[in-house]
Amino acid sequence: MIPIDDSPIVRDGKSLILAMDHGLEHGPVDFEEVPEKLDPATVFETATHDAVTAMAVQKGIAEGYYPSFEDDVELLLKINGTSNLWMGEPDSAVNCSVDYAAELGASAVGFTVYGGSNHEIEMVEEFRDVHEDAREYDLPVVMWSYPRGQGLKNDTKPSTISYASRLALELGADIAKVKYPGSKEAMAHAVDCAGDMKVVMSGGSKTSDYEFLSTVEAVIDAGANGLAVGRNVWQRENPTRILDALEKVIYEEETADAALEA
Ligand code: FBP
Repeated sequence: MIPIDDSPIVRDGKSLILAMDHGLEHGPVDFEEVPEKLDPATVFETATHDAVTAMAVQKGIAEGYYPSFEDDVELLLKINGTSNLWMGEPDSAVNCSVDYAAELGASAVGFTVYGGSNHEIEMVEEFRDVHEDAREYDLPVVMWSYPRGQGLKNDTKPSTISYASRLALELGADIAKVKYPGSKEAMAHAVDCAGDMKVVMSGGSKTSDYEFLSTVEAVIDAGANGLAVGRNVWQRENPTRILDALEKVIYEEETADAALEA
């Protein structure tokens, strides 16, 4: 972990990362109800909102679309990824180098580690290379820390999420992106386990405005540093409205109720 408060992907110690790697991770199914979002430019446009500190995409999307947005959006290049077509133990192919991410204009890199998978050893070894290459460029490293695999039946239980944030700290991540463990108290423990490293919550499938913002409020109350979110923003009819509310809950530490009233 290095100090990253001056990084462009951090605003007042917090981050709101807009993720749009779902076409790889889940396939086109996530766009069925919002077919216009199949055009990545529409989501880059959403990422120009002041609340968003970075947009996380895969290499192909960055190559094709980031040049039109590089003045208004910070790029978080996701270095590995897997499709839902893969039926084996959780694993993620490294499909981009840190050198190329830097060439594309990335302000940070992202990497998934599935702790507990039968592929954990190789994934951590791959992370070592990505992490040390990123240090050469002073690029913060965001770890999608998602323990899962045949031995782990519940990937959001409190002890698993605390382990996920600690594992990220131990391996050198600058930000850990973890699933919500179900309560503010459990999230607070995951934050404690991360020491001074930043922890952000992973968004999850789309829920109501109130349910989503209340969870984000709990996460901020727990001492976490924000959110890395996809579907709960760009699957909405009006992404700007939810980003306005997220800006209040994350950076101004308002309640979900207050943010929705505005
Ligand atoms: P969401 O907010 O839509 O859940 O996106 C966050 C994210 O980490 C994406 O970067 C990724 O595509 C997806 O979740 C992976 O989720 P999972 O592996 O749980 O299906």
